[in-house]
Amino acid sequence: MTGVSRRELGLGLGAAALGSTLGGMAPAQTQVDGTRAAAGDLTFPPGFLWGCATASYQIEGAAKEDGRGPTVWDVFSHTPGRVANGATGDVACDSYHRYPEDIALLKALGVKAYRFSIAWSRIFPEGRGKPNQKGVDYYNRLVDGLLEAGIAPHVTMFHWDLPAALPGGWQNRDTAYAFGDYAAAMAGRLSDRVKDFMTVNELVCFTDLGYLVGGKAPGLKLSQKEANQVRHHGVLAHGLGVQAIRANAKAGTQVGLAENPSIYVPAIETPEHIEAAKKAVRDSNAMFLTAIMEGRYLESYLTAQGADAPKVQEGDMKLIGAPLDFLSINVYTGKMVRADPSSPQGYAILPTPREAPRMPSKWLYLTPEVIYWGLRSISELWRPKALYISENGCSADDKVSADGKVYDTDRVMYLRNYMTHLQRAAREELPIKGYFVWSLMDNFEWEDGYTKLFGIHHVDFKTQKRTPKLSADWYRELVRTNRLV
Ligand code: PNW
Repeated sequence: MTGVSRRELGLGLGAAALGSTLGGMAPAQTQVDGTRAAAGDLTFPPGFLWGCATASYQIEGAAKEDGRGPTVWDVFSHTPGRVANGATGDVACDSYHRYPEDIALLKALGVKAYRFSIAWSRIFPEGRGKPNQKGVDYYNRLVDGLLEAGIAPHVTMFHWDLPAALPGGWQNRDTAYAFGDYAAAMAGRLSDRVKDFMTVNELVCFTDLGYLVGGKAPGLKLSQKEANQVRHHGVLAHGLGVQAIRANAKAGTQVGLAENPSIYVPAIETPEHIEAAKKAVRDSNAMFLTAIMEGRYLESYLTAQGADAPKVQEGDMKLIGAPLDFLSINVYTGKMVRADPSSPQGYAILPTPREAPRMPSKWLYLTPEVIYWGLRSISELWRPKALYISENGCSADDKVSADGKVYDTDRVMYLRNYMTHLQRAAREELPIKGYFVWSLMDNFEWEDGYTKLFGIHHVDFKTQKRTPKLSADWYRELVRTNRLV
């Protein structure tokens, strides 16, 4: 089909797919290797980018090595009562020393991309000032090692490990400028080899959860007004980061962010429910993604916040709304929405029943359709040039078997189901370019410490031995064949 995509013609499911995948009309054919194709042969587009993701504080360890400065997560995890079992990221997966092993794991999986984050405080131990060359050297070694293995580094500049020395943290507008300077420094040093940068990871987690709810570092419970200002500094940091990366990186560098927007699934797939879910996405993300994609705060957000609305300086919204080369979303869970003409906003967000199926993390309700609806709502609302799933995965009830292997059938089920909806998005020609599993290996799961593990590789935290779980074997096969069977 030329020019117009199948989606635009309203033929999301092509006739062939309808006949085979849904109708079950076409006879399945047994392939020479014994698998059955045709019906439900869920192939991904050629060149679809498969990867794995991690983050600095969750895997690196070496908390005091080579001049790394303390972060808000060091302080938080060392405060009694904050993290399950008093766990910290002091050692974690020791990837600061064992990164060659991690690269070998990626290579064995066959993935062509690795998403990791830079620890700001390894580069600027106090958040700003003179760069620490030993910290820079570490990321140079990591990037070079990945490239040698044929794996593209996708770099997140900030995944929550804020240098503790920055006064006031994200309450202070200056922190956003310090972030811009740090992003400039790293883009300048890495963009000869790194093509894809994400500014920040998951705004709600380092703003609201850190400063309003208090479950994440720095663990504050401020007023809504103060929290709204923190949110504004978060999106401003992203905008300053985009500007800094563009000004300091080589031409052709791709800039975006990794955001976890609230995503809604239409309860029933009819035009009115689909529209309702889309509107819910735009409204619910007004303080973060909607502001970034539209360069303004929605009137409904400002009105609802009233006197608590953030103080915005001239030029802020233009920075925040700077055009991006791609948008990445972290997708785990979502809620259903139905159209509700009787409500002022025109929809109702349906509560998730408490006993609905979920994974061990208490917030991780199974909603595989969020991948498709997240990508579709965002595409229709804002037409991003390219989309990635920068994280998707789950904690699972992992047990090491007698043969030393983790048979995580629950995680395989989770991934297989979510990816069916990823394939639908690709099949309908949404601009989805790649997918990163969270996570390459078991790691420090924030306030849950090491009690909830998301890895497709098991890590024995006593010996640091990494072992592929069943889910890693499953993912390797998906990467190899580029299709779900
Ligand atoms: C993400 N929720 O966090 C983070 O980017 C990762 O660092 C983290 O390890 C991973 O997901 C698993 O938790 C989230 O409550 C934390 O919906 C909480 C939520 C979603 C994502």
